[in-house]
Amino acid sequence: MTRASQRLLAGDKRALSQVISLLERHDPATSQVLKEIDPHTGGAYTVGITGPPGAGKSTIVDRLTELLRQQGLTVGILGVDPSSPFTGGALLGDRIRMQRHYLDSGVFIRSVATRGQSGGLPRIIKGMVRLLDAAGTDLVLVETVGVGQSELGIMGVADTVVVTLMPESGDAIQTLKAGIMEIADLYVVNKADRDGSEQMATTIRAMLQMAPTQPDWTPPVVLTQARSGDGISELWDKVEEHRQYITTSSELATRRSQRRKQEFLETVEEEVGRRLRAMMHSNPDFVATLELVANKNAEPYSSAMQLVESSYGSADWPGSLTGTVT
Ligand SMILES: Nc1nc2c(ncn2[C@@H]2O[C@H](COP(=O)(O)OP(=O)(O)OP(=O)(O)O)[C@@H](O)[C@H]2O)c(=O)[nH]1
Ligand SMILES: [Mg+2]
Repeated sequence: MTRASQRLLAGDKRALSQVISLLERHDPATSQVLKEIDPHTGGAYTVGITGPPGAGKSTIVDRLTELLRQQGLTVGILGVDPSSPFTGGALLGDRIRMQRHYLDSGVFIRSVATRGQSGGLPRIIKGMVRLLDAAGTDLVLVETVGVGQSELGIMGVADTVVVTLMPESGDAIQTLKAGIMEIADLYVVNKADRDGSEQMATTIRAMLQMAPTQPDWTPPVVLTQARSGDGISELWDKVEEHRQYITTSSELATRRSQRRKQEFLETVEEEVGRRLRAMMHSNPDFVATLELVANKNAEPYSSAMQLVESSYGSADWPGSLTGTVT
């Protein structure tokens, strides 16, 4: 076993940080580490906190961290930041507030830039969660911003998905229609100190009744005031309830194995794409073919098919690899 894996499994936070950086840079060395630590994962529980900008996600993460630390649990926080190209390890939103946890050895905080990737959630987040898991983290909290489609990626990583809204997101109904309802295991209406929060909770509950999303689980709607901490322990109780439910119903095992399959396929697709883009500059045959196509000396569609078939055979590919897994 590599020294990096040994240190990581021993809970060494510096090793954890280093391997996460390697993973972010797509360093080939991470393959070995991920492979070695895999048998030692599965102990951590992952909670995704998603919702529109400014809903209070970071404040909630901060409060939950406080609560979990009081219970003696270790916490890993991954903030996915779509806005800034690189945030250098600071968490999005309330950076100052989170700093009190930076000094705590039982908390690991990391911000991950999406670098303009589509789909919202970078694939490597999944590897990062496993690294945190192997390092002995009890709870991993993943914060993602977004509305609609970009949020759906959180399902690829979280065991429990918390959708956070606030009274001012008057577009809540729109948000919920955009496919968010299918991913929410529970709802938070934050900023309950403001007008309209009760009504928003009522609306969500009514929508859930009209269109149930999961057969044996009705997502609870919790009111919080993250800034003061009101409602945070109730929120955690509901997360625990959901955890209980998906653990006993075997749903958790199903979700996790689906996610592994999905990650494998996404990685193949992404890495093949990366190599292809590299070939555009470095492989003389490929560059020559591109030129032929550009100068109308070769036809684009059939030339592409010829290339793909010579590398992968003429099987009936079911379109996008990742689109086929449900
Ligand atoms: N009134 C009120 N304000 C709150 C509450 N919780 C958070 N806020 C404030 O709302 C603002 C946004 O909070 P954040 O926690 O940064 O929200 P976020 O969802 O993480 O924001 P982004 O990551 O930028 O999308 C901050 O100024 C918070 O202090 C609350 O319960 N009531
Ligand atoms: Mg935030």
